[in-house]
Amino acid sequence: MPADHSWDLLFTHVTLATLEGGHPFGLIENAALACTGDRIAWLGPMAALPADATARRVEHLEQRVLTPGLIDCHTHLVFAGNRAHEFDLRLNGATYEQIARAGGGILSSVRAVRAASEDALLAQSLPRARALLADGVTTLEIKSGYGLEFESERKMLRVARRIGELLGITVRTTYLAAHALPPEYCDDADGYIDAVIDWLPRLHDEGLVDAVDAFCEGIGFSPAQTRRVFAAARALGLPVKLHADQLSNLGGAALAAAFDGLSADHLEHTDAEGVQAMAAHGTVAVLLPGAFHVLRETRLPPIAQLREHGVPMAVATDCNPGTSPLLSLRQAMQLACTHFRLTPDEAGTSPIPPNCAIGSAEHWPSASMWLAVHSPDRSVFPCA
Ligand code: DI6
Ligand code: FE
Repeated sequence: MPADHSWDLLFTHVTLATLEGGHPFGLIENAALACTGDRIAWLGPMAALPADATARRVEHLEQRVLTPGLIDCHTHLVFAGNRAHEFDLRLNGATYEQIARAGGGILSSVRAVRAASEDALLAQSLPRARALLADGVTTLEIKSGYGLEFESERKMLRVARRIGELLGITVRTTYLAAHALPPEYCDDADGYIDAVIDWLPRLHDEGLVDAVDAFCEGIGFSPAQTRRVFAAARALGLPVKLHADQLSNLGGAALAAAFDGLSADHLEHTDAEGVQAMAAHGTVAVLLPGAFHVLRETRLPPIAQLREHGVPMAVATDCNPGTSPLLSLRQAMQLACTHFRLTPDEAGTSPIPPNCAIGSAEHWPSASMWLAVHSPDRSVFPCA
């Protein structure tokens, strides 16, 4: 049977990043790419475009770069207010931990989120999602964790869902009520963890939770408390991920791996045991160079060991008002190369397999049917 070359959409005159090995980003210069429905039907050099090719819509892209839609798998994008003054405090010598212990940091965002209506929270958060989208992101993870009480956590997760609906992109929500100890529970972290575990099935029943996270740190929650949250998540069939070993080594990477975690994130203090556990359980290393940069950290994640053990690495913005006010995943990729010495290819994404759903994610089982066109206008195209 002759091949069918009548397509829905044809991009011509593009610089195509296939992300296949052997050539940086698997670039094909002066290329074309055709889609039928949500599938890539054909790609190759313009010179090889079949003579009988037709498409219902043709976009001449003037050699702009075409990539799969990018995936930002770690953000705290839904928040209210700002914490610019903390940047000033840190420049004058205060540490992140000192600011947090003095009631600033995460708790300052908690006060702002609690005070905001759902619509106000949406209005403040939506431009951030739009900025990421304009930078090529089509699949976005958004965490709760600035509510720390049932209704406010629910409000954050509802806003995250609304962002996905309004922008037509894939949003995955993560329940991060175990982010900081709210004032109501001062001196009773275990009591607060009881509440976090109690709220989870109710939010899950409302379809608001895709995964569960915790901040396992000296200024956050202990490994034992994190395990309790994770056990509750897994009992509901929810996957887990963890803020692990960012400021200290509490064995967070190994803990996340023990629960078959989707990812362990940050990892500046992760040791060999943690790396090996991640490799054994297929837990992805999510690197967050924005927070490393803003906090002026000096200790690097164990990149060489992650490579050596074949642990998959991903880069995310960690977009948050305190430690990573970053609204560009491409900037995060650049920071990962500058600070962590990732190669540009490592900072990119997985190869596009033949006939795959466009922009399908390795990290999230989603098929975001988008391609990102970069510079000069950084637009993204829906392809279905
Ligand atoms: N992710 C987090 O959740 C914390 N640090 C990080 O990199 C706290 C974010 C914040 O300060 O709001
Ligand atoms: Fe984070």
